Amino acid sequence: MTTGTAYYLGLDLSTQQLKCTVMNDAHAIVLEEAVNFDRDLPEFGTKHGAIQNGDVVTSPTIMWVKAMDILFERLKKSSVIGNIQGISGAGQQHGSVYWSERGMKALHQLDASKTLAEQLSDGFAIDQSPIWQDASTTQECRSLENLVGGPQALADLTGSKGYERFTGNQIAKMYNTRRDAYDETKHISLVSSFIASVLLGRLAPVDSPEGSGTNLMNIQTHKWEDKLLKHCGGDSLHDKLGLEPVEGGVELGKIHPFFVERYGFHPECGIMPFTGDNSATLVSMNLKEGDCVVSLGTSDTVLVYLKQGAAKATTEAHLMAHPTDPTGFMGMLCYKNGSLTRQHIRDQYAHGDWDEFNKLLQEKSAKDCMGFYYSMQEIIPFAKGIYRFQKGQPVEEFADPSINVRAIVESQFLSMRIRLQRMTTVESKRILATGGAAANHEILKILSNVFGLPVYKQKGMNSASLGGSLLAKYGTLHGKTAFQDMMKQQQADEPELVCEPDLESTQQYAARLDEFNRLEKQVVDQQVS
Ligand code: ADP
Ligand code: XUL
Repeated sequence: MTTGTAYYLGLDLSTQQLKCTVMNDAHAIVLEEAVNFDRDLPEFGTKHGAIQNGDVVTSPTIMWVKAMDILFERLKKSSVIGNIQGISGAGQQHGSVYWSERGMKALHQLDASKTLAEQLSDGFAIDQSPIWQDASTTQECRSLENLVGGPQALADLTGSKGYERFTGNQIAKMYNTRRDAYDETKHISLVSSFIASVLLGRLAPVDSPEGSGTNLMNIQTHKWEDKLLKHCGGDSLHDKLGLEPVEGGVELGKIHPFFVERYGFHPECGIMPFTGDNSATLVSMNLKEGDCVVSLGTSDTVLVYLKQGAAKATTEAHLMAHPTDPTGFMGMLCYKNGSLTRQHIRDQYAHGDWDEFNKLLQEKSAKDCMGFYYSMQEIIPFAKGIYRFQKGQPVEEFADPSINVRAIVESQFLSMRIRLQRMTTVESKRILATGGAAANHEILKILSNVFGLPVYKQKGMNSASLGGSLLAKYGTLHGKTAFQDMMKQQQADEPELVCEPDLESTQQYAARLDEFNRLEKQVVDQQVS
């Protein structure tokens, strides 16, 4: 490769944007860029990056391809591109792409005189990719659980019980209801391995954390589980997935000449396995035991590093393979009603203004009020609708409606606190906050008070794409250096302390946990009756 500083590119194809981070060898961020789907690609008519049709939620596959065209066009203008040694990154988890035979051919023969979108526009057996917000496969979930002996048995085998958004259940729905399109599908990628495939010009494997988001991979061996594949997609699913999941720290191959000719990448630039946005976030924070990540993005997630032996599959949390420790695990809680639902409450009660939202957060107390805000079908608990209680009694609206602002934030964090305690016996010592809403100090203050823990934040805006650039560098080391050692060799910026808890307030929250559990149960029972 050319002389000069070495750079590493991390991409993150998230729900609302395609983001990228370029870091140098000293792990300092030198460039961040983002293509926003609604704003930069309005012709697709997405709202917050997605198209919702009841419980069916998708994104146009070719929109993601166009976003890549735009992003690389912007990067072309930067001086770093020829010195990028490796590329890795992340995708929103679970989403899937259905390549046709034609698409695979076009991928192999990418021509630098045309855009990616021009060449891949008729390359997919279906043009809408199901994404993680989809909740339309409950039947497929129960069927898969029944196959192996129930939800806990499926969790023991794959790390999670059957979840609507998990790729295996999405594939099963297509297999059962759109057989023609299924048969036309040559290969299936996840969002993460889709970007890696485009960069390689051939099918890329998923990594083991991404395999854990399918309900199809054995969580211990990290191999596809044949009986689950057959059940979800018949005999051909193994071939459609193509390759077994891989671990991080390897190089899949060199970048396709298309990117060298069209954008000026170096021909030796390596493409590393891409991972999920949550596992990439975990990588960016270099978690230690006792660290707990709270990511407040489109989804809200809670992430912990579980060493072998400390990890137990449950029917509430997800156990996923760890992106850089093949014997370790990532424990995760995932909430669908994260930023978009907070935003909805902001629009309704604070005139769409975060400053007004924050003022209400500071001024209002929700002591007698409890709310449960599931505008979209929630994952934990499986519930939908908005429910309010004042002095323990159900009400249509609080006496002071502006209390909803505080009630939603408190309710979201109380749920996390309760479930984190059930997920691991390792005591958390600090919270590392990230995601779009981590920009909001008032929200972080409540987070700190609910958990009774200090909250830290990392420099840089995009933790998943930063994690991607670290994984890119890790791959260039070809397994000769452990990830932890790679991190130790650099004087990286320590996360910055942003809030310390007010312990009196923490005690008050602790005193409300039983009531939270009781009222939440009431809401959930109401759903099934
Ligand atoms: P993605 O899931 O696409 O990676 P981000 O992590 O970029 O999403 O988060 C985007 C969300 O961040 C937006 O939907 C918005 O609601 C939220 N957000 C941005 N700024 C603020 C703020 N000041 N306060 C609260 N939420 C915010
Ligand atoms: C995790 C999940 C979401 C997506 C989008 O299971 O569904 O967090 O990864 O961010």
